[in-house]
Amino acid sequence: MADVKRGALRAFVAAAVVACASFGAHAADKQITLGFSQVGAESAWRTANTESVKSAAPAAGINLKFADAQQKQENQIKAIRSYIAQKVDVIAFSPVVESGWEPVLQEAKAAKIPVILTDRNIDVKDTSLYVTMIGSDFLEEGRRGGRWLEEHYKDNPGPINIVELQGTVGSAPANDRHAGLVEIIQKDPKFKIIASQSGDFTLAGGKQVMEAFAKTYAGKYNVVYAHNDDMALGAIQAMEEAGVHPGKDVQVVSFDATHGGFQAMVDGKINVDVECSPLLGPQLMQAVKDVVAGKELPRRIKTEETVFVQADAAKIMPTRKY
Ligand code: GYE
Repeated sequence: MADVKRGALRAFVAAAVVACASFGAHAADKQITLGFSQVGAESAWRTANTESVKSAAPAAGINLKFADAQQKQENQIKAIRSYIAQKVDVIAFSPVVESGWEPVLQEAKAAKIPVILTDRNIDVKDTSLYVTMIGSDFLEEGRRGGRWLEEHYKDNPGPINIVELQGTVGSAPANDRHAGLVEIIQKDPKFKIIASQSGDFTLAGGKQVMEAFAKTYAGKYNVVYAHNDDMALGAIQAMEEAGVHPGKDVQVVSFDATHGGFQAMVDGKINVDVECSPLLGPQLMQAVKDVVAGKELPRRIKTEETVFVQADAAKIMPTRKY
Protein backbone atom coordinates (compact mmCIF):
# COMPACT_ATOMS: atom_id res chain seq x y z
CA MET A 1 0.00 0.00 0.00
CA ALA A 2 2.73 2.40 1.07
CA ASP A 3 4.71 1.52 -2.06
CA VAL A 4 1.76 2.26 -4.32
CA LYS A 5 1.35 5.67 -2.69
CA ARG A 6 5.03 6.44 -3.00
CA GLY A 7 4.99 5.48 -6.67
CA ALA A 8 2.02 7.74 -7.34
CA LEU A 9 3.70 10.61 -5.53
CA ARG A 10 6.88 10.12 -7.53
CA ALA A 11 4.91 10.19 -10.78
CA PHE A 12 3.13 13.37 -9.67
CA VAL A 13 6.38 15.11 -8.72
CA ALA A 14 7.95 14.13 -12.05
CA ALA A 15 5.00 15.56 -13.99
CA ALA A 16 5.14 18.78 -11.96
CA VAL A 17 8.89 19.17 -12.66
CA VAL A 18 8.31 18.76 -16.40
CA ALA A 19 5.51 21.36 -16.30
CA CYS A 20 7.68 23.86 -14.40
CA ALA A 21 10.64 23.31 -16.70
CA SER A 22 8.57 24.04 -19.78
CA PHE A 23 7.16 27.22 -18.20
CA GLY A 24 10.56 28.38 -17.04
CA ALA A 25 12.25 27.85 -20.38
CA HIS A 26 9.31 29.41 -22.24
CA ALA A 27 7.37 26.52 -23.80
CA ALA A 28 8.54 26.07 -27.36
CA ASP A 29 5.01 26.34 -28.73
CA LYS A 30 4.21 29.65 -27.00
CA GLN A 31 4.73 32.60 -29.34
CA ILE A 32 7.22 35.21 -28.11
CA THR A 33 5.88 38.75 -27.75
CA LEU A 34 8.35 41.59 -28.28
CA GLY A 35 7.58 45.18 -27.34
CA PHE A 36 9.60 47.60 -29.50
CA SER A 37 9.86 51.34 -28.95
CA GLN A 38 11.11 53.18 -32.04
CA VAL A 39 12.68 56.68 -32.00
CA GLY A 40 10.35 58.17 -34.61
CA ALA A 41 10.17 58.63 -38.37
CA GLU A 42 12.72 61.44 -38.68
CA SER A 43 14.84 60.11 -41.54
CA ALA A 44 15.11 57.69 -44.45
CA TRP A 45 17.42 55.61 -42.21
CA ARG A 46 14.66 55.36 -39.60
CA THR A 47 12.02 54.38 -42.18
CA ALA A 48 14.26 51.56 -43.40
CA ASN A 49 14.97 50.49 -39.81
CA THR A 50 11.25 50.35 -38.94
CA GLU A 51 10.53 48.36 -42.08
CA SER A 52 13.37 45.94 -41.22
CA VAL A 53 12.04 45.36 -37.68
CA LYS A 54 8.43 45.02 -38.83
CA SER A 55 9.23 42.48 -41.54
CA ALA A 56 11.75 40.47 -39.49
CA ALA A 57 9.30 39.83 -36.62
CA PRO A 58 6.70 37.74 -38.50
CA ALA A 59 9.49 36.03 -40.46
CA ALA A 60 10.90 34.86 -37.11
CA GLY A 61 7.45 33.92 -35.77
CA ILE A 62 7.56 36.74 -33.20
CA ASN A 63 4.52 38.76 -32.17
CA LEU A 64 5.59 42.43 -32.40
CA LYS A 65 4.09 45.33 -30.49
CA PHE A 66 5.43 48.55 -32.05
CA ALA A 67 5.30 52.16 -30.84
CA ASP A 68 6.69 55.31 -32.49
CA ALA A 69 7.97 57.84 -29.91
CA GLN A 70 8.08 60.84 -32.26
CA GLN A 71 11.63 61.59 -31.08
CA LYS A 72 10.53 62.14 -27.45
CA GLN A 73 12.10 60.26 -24.56
CA GLU A 74 8.94 60.64 -22.44
CA ASN A 75 6.96 58.73 -25.10
CA GLN A 76 9.55 55.95 -25.08
CA ILE A 77 9.36 55.69 -21.30
CA LYS A 78 5.54 55.45 -21.54
CA ALA A 79 5.79 52.74 -24.20
CA ILE A 80 8.27 50.72 -22.13
CA ARG A 81 6.01 51.01 -19.05
CA SER A 82 3.05 49.79 -21.05
CA TYR A 83 5.07 46.81 -22.33
CA ILE A 84 5.96 45.98 -18.72
CA ALA A 85 2.25 46.19 -17.75
CA GLN A 86 1.37 43.93 -20.68
CA LYS A 87 4.02 41.43 -19.51
CA VAL A 88 5.69 41.08 -22.91
CA ASP A 89 8.51 38.51 -23.07
CA VAL A 90 11.22 40.93 -24.25
CA ILE A 91 11.49 44.72 -24.62
CA ALA A 92 13.70 46.27 -27.29
CA PHE A 93 14.17 49.94 -28.00
CA SER A 94 16.25 52.41 -29.92
CA PRO A 95 16.89 55.11 -27.31
CA VAL A 96 16.35 58.63 -28.59
CA VAL A 97 18.96 60.03 -26.16
CA GLU A 98 21.72 58.45 -24.07
CA SER A 99 20.85 59.53 -20.53
CA GLY A 100 17.91 59.19 -18.13
CA TRP A 101 17.02 55.52 -18.54
CA GLU A 102 17.73 54.06 -15.08
CA PRO A 103 14.26 54.32 -13.47
CA VAL A 104 12.26 52.69 -16.25
CA LEU A 105 14.90 50.01 -16.86
CA GLN A 106 14.89 49.21 -13.13
CA GLU A 107 11.15 48.62 -13.46
CA ALA A 108 11.71 46.23 -16.38
CA LYS A 109 14.38 44.42 -14.39
CA ALA A 110 12.08 44.10 -11.35
CA ALA A 111 9.44 42.60 -13.67
CA LYS A 112 12.14 40.19 -14.98
CA ILE A 113 11.66 41.33 -18.59
CA PRO A 114 14.94 41.33 -20.53
CA VAL A 115 15.79 44.52 -22.43
CA ILE A 116 17.72 44.70 -25.70
CA LEU A 117 19.09 47.98 -27.07
CA THR A 118 19.15 48.43 -30.82
CA ASP A 119 20.75 51.12 -32.99
CA ARG A 120 21.59 53.66 -30.23
CA ASN A 121 23.40 53.11 -26.96
CA ILE A 122 22.61 54.46 -23.50
CA ASP A 123 24.71 55.81 -20.67
CA VAL A 124 23.96 53.83 -17.47
CA LYS A 125 26.24 52.77 -14.62
CA ASP A 126 24.39 49.51 -14.01
CA THR A 127 24.96 47.61 -17.24
CA SER A 128 22.82 44.71 -15.97
CA LEU A 129 19.85 46.88 -17.01
CA TYR A 130 20.14 45.56 -20.56
CA VAL A 131 21.25 42.29 -22.09
CA THR A 132 22.98 43.45 -25.25
CA MET A 133 23.35 46.37 -27.64
CA ILE A 134 22.99 45.72 -31.38
CA GLY A 135 24.12 48.41 -33.81
CA SER A 136 26.85 50.52 -35.36
CA ASP A 137 29.97 52.02 -33.82
CA PHE A 138 29.20 55.74 -34.23
CA LEU A 139 32.53 56.84 -32.82
CA GLU A 140 34.33 54.88 -35.52
CA GLU A 141 31.95 56.39 -38.10
CA GLY A 142 32.96 59.88 -36.95
CA ARG A 143 36.63 58.92 -37.20
CA ARG A 144 36.01 57.66 -40.73
CA GLY A 145 34.54 61.02 -41.72
CA GLY A 146 37.53 62.76 -40.10
CA ARG A 147 40.05 60.50 -41.83
CA TRP A 148 38.50 61.24 -45.20
CA LEU A 149 38.97 64.97 -44.54
CA GLU A 150 42.55 64.40 -43.38
CA GLU A 151 43.34 62.54 -46.60
CA HIS A 152 41.40 64.88 -48.89
CA TYR A 153 43.22 67.97 -47.55
CA LYS A 154 46.64 66.40 -47.00
CA ASP A 155 48.39 68.74 -49.45
CA ASN A 156 46.34 71.80 -48.51
CA PRO A 157 47.95 74.03 -45.85
CA GLY A 158 44.51 75.28 -44.74
CA PRO A 159 42.81 76.78 -42.92
CA ILE A 160 39.97 74.27 -43.43
CA ASN A 161 36.78 75.52 -41.84
CA ILE A 162 34.05 73.03 -41.03
CA VAL A 163 30.38 73.70 -40.29
CA GLU A 164 28.69 70.84 -38.51
CA LEU A 165 25.04 69.82 -38.65
CA GLN A 166 24.51 67.72 -35.57
CA GLY A 167 21.89 65.05 -35.04
CA THR A 168 19.41 65.04 -32.16
CA VAL A 169 20.93 66.70 -29.08
CA GLY A 170 22.04 64.07 -26.55
CA SER A 171 21.66 61.12 -28.93
CA ALA A 172 24.46 58.58 -29.22
CA PRO A 173 25.03 59.10 -32.98
CA ALA A 174 25.24 62.91 -32.56
CA ASN A 175 27.61 62.67 -29.59
CA ASP A 176 29.86 60.05 -31.18
CA ARG A 177 29.95 61.31 -34.77
CA HIS A 178 31.08 64.65 -33.34
CA ALA A 179 33.62 63.07 -30.96
CA GLY A 180 35.06 60.82 -33.69
CA LEU A 181 35.62 63.82 -35.98
CA VAL A 182 37.25 65.86 -33.22
CA GLU A 183 39.54 62.96 -32.29
CA ILE A 184 41.00 62.90 -35.82
CA ILE A 185 41.14 66.59 -36.76
CA GLN A 186 42.53 67.85 -33.46
CA LYS A 187 45.90 66.42 -34.54
CA ASP A 188 46.11 69.12 -37.21
CA PRO A 189 45.40 72.77 -36.26
CA LYS A 190 44.52 73.71 -39.85
CA PHE A 191 41.09 72.09 -39.27
CA LYS A 192 38.57 74.10 -37.31
CA ILE A 193 34.88 73.54 -36.54
CA ILE A 194 33.64 77.11 -36.91
CA ALA A 195 29.94 76.39 -36.25
CA SER A 196 27.94 73.49 -34.94
CA GLN A 197 24.18 73.18 -34.50
CA SER A 198 21.51 70.49 -34.34
CA GLY A 199 19.18 69.85 -37.26
CA ASP A 200 17.54 66.97 -35.35
CA PHE A 201 18.38 64.44 -38.10
CA THR A 202 15.65 65.84 -40.39
CA LEU A 203 15.85 67.33 -43.88
CA ALA A 204 13.90 70.43 -42.81
CA GLY A 205 16.17 70.85 -39.76
CA GLY A 206 19.34 70.53 -41.87
CA LYS A 207 18.04 73.02 -44.40
CA GLN A 208 17.09 75.59 -41.76
CA VAL A 209 20.44 75.41 -39.94
CA MET A 210 22.36 75.58 -43.23
CA GLU A 211 20.39 78.62 -44.41
CA ALA A 212 21.64 80.48 -41.34
CA PHE A 213 25.22 79.14 -41.71
CA ALA A 214 25.30 80.05 -45.42
CA LYS A 215 24.52 83.66 -44.52
CA THR A 216 26.71 84.02 -41.42
CA TYR A 217 29.73 82.18 -42.86
CA ALA A 218 29.35 83.03 -46.57
CA GLY A 219 32.66 82.32 -48.34
CA LYS A 220 34.28 81.16 -45.09
CA TYR A 221 33.44 77.46 -44.87
CA ASN A 222 35.11 74.64 -46.79
CA VAL A 223 33.28 71.64 -45.39
CA VAL A 224 29.75 70.70 -44.34
CA TYR A 225 29.87 67.76 -41.92
CA ALA A 226 26.26 66.52 -41.63
CA HIS A 227 25.43 63.76 -39.14
CA ASN A 228 23.02 62.11 -41.59
CA ASP A 229 21.91 62.12 -45.22
CA ASP A 230 18.58 63.83 -44.60
CA MET A 231 20.31 66.86 -43.06
CA ALA A 232 22.94 66.80 -45.83
CA LEU A 233 20.16 66.88 -48.44
CA GLY A 234 18.55 69.82 -46.66
CA ALA A 235 21.92 71.58 -46.48
CA ILE A 236 22.47 70.98 -50.20
CA GLN A 237 19.18 72.74 -50.98
CA ALA A 238 20.13 75.67 -48.73
CA MET A 239 23.58 76.02 -50.31
CA GLU A 240 22.18 75.90 -53.83
CA GLU A 241 19.65 78.58 -52.95
CA ALA A 242 22.58 80.66 -51.67
CA GLY A 243 24.46 80.17 -54.98
CA VAL A 244 27.04 77.74 -53.57
CA HIS A 245 27.89 74.47 -55.38
CA PRO A 246 27.86 71.64 -52.82
CA GLY A 247 30.38 68.91 -53.62
CA LYS A 248 32.56 71.43 -55.52
CA ASP A 249 32.91 74.76 -53.70
CA VAL A 250 32.22 72.98 -50.42
CA GLN A 251 33.03 69.37 -49.52
CA VAL A 252 30.03 67.53 -48.05
CA VAL A 253 30.61 64.67 -45.59
CA SER A 254 27.53 62.66 -44.63
CA PHE A 255 26.41 59.52 -42.79
CA ASP A 256 24.03 56.57 -43.40
CA ALA A 257 24.52 56.00 -47.17
CA THR A 258 20.80 55.81 -47.95
CA HIS A 259 19.41 55.92 -51.51
CA GLY A 260 19.04 59.70 -51.18
CA GLY A 261 22.65 60.03 -50.03
CA PHE A 262 23.86 57.84 -52.89
CA GLN A 263 21.86 59.81 -55.45
CA ALA A 264 23.46 63.01 -54.16
CA MET A 265 26.90 61.41 -54.59
CA VAL A 266 26.02 60.35 -58.15
CA ASP A 267 24.93 63.96 -58.74
CA GLY A 268 28.27 65.18 -57.39
CA LYS A 269 26.82 66.93 -54.33
CA ILE A 270 27.90 64.68 -51.44
CA ASN A 271 31.61 63.82 -51.49
CA VAL A 272 31.70 60.97 -49.01
CA ASP A 273 29.02 58.96 -47.22
CA VAL A 274 29.93 56.89 -44.15
CA GLU A 275 27.76 53.79 -44.09
CA CYS A 276 25.44 53.03 -41.18
CA SER A 277 23.10 50.10 -41.72
CA PRO A 278 19.48 50.28 -40.50
CA LEU A 279 18.77 46.66 -41.46
CA LEU A 280 18.94 45.42 -37.87
CA GLY A 281 15.62 43.50 -37.77
CA PRO A 282 16.86 39.93 -38.41
CA GLN A 283 19.73 40.26 -35.88
CA LEU A 284 17.35 41.69 -33.31
CA MET A 285 14.86 38.82 -33.72
CA GLN A 286 17.67 36.28 -33.35
CA ALA A 287 18.79 37.99 -30.14
CA VAL A 288 15.21 37.97 -28.84
CA LYS A 289 14.92 34.22 -29.47
CA ASP A 290 18.29 33.56 -27.87
CA VAL A 291 17.50 35.55 -24.76
CA VAL A 292 14.16 33.76 -24.31
CA ALA A 293 15.93 30.41 -24.78
CA GLY A 294 18.28 31.38 -21.94
CA LYS A 295 21.38 31.63 -24.17
CA GLU A 296 24.23 33.93 -23.20
CA LEU A 297 24.54 36.88 -25.60
CA PRO A 298 27.59 39.06 -26.26
CA ARG A 299 27.22 42.48 -24.55
CA ARG A 300 27.77 44.26 -27.87
CA ILE A 301 26.79 43.10 -31.36
CA LYS A 302 28.44 45.43 -33.90
CA THR A 303 27.32 46.03 -37.47
CA GLU A 304 29.94 45.74 -40.24
CA GLU A 305 30.16 48.91 -42.31
CA THR A 306 32.26 50.84 -44.79
CA VAL A 307 32.78 54.26 -46.41
CA PHE A 308 31.53 55.22 -49.87
CA VAL A 309 33.13 57.91 -52.01
CA GLN A 310 31.60 59.86 -54.86
CA ALA A 311 33.73 58.23 -57.58
CA ASP A 312 32.30 54.75 -56.84
CA ALA A 313 28.71 55.78 -56.14
CA ALA A 314 27.11 55.14 -59.56
CA LYS A 315 28.56 51.63 -59.75
CA ILE A 316 27.55 50.66 -56.20
CA MET A 317 24.14 52.34 -56.01
CA PRO A 318 22.15 49.49 -57.69
CA THR A 319 23.32 47.06 -54.98
CA ARG A 320 22.11 49.21 -52.09
CA LYS A 321 19.18 47.94 -50.06
CA TYR A 322 18.00 51.08 -48.27
O1 GYE B 1 22.04 58.05 -38.68
C1 GYE B 1 19.84 58.96 -38.58
C2 GYE B 1 18.68 58.57 -37.77
O2 GYE B 1 20.48 56.32 -34.87
C3 GYE B 1 21.97 55.64 -36.56
O3 GYE B 1 19.23 58.11 -36.55
C4 GYE B 1 20.69 56.29 -36.24
C5 GYE B 1 20.54 57.68 -36.79
C6 GYE B 1 20.73 57.81 -38.28
O4 GYE B 1 17.71 59.48 -37.68
O5 GYE B 1 19.53 59.11 -39.93
